[in-house]
Amino acid sequence: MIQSFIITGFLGVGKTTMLTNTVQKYFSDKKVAIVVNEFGDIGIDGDILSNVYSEVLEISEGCICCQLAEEFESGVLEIMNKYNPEIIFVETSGASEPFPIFLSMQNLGISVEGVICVIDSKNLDSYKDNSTAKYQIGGSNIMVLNKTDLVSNDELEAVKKDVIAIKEEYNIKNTLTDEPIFNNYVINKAHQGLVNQEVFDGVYRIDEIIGLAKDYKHHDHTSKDSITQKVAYLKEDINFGNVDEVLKTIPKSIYRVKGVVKVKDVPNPIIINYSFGNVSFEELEEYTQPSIMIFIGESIDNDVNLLCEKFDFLNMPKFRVSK
Ligand SMILES: Nc1nc2c(ncn2[C@@H]2O[C@H](COP(=O)(O)OP(=O)(O)O)[C@@H](O)[C@H]2O)c(=O)[nH]1
Ligand SMILES: [Mg+2]
Repeated sequence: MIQSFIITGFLGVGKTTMLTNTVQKYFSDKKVAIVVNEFGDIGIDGDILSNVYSEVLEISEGCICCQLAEEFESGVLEIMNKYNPEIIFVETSGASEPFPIFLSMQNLGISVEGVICVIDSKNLDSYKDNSTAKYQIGGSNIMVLNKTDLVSNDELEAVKKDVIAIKEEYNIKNTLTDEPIFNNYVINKAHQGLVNQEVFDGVYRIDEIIGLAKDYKHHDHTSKDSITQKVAYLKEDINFGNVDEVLKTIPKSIYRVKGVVKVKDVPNPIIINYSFGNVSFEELEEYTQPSIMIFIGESIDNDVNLLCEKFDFLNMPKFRVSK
């Protein structure tokens, strides 16, 4: 039986970082396939990951948990047929819930060894009221408190308490029996997403779920905490400093900025990865698409428009092209 892990967690908490580091450290001798469901039309993680190892399928439109079960399942089937993997990791979009993906994996006869929720210990406070974030914790059986380098021990203890409280309240239950789906859950700590190997040893194996799928309805997160994204294209004759300036001006409503930009004073295109005020850059070898920045957050339309007004090298597309 093919094994799988589902990695969930809010925007920018460190899911991809965990995936990259974990696969390199613990699964280098296995045939690994990775499915990334990135929120929005344009995903960037795919480019980054495919440089590192095996294969990325990107379900690019919308979020799997709402409408895309079928597309997701046929994508996973395609990967199974093409690569015959021993283990599959699914990174869910930061704006989606893990449970529908769990059901899809079970539909495909894939064993789910764990649903891992990555938590940003530094920033939990600023996103813990978001309902999707709560359901992500409720629908997981392995919590990983990540970014431990950015908090003190006391702060980490407070985060742990918050996580337990949310877990208790939002723990996902069998709709027929009202019993919790996961008998147990564990809380781990991580730095750059690196956790102990036992997390992946299947010791927290999830029990079979019977008769639950039919009645499960996930809450309507799309209307409640409207996380949206906006894409801006960048003029190409800019310097790194221009990009830096934009990132220093990001308002609080924007949780996350991703992008790939080409600038005059750096030889290779640069990947931007911004979350909650922190930013990291990475150089990319090959990128032939236009320079873009994707802004993700709650009710951000106005803020992104203001950014575009302020920085005339940022251009909002006038229309959207869907695939
Ligand atoms: N300081 C610190 N930064 C981290 C850690 N884990 C991830 N990051 C950074 O957080 C940002 C978002 O990480 P990413 O894995 O792309 O998040 P995702 O959206 O959940 O996939 C990146 O800039 C990472 O380098 C960590 O443990 N400590
Ligand atoms: Mg990611």
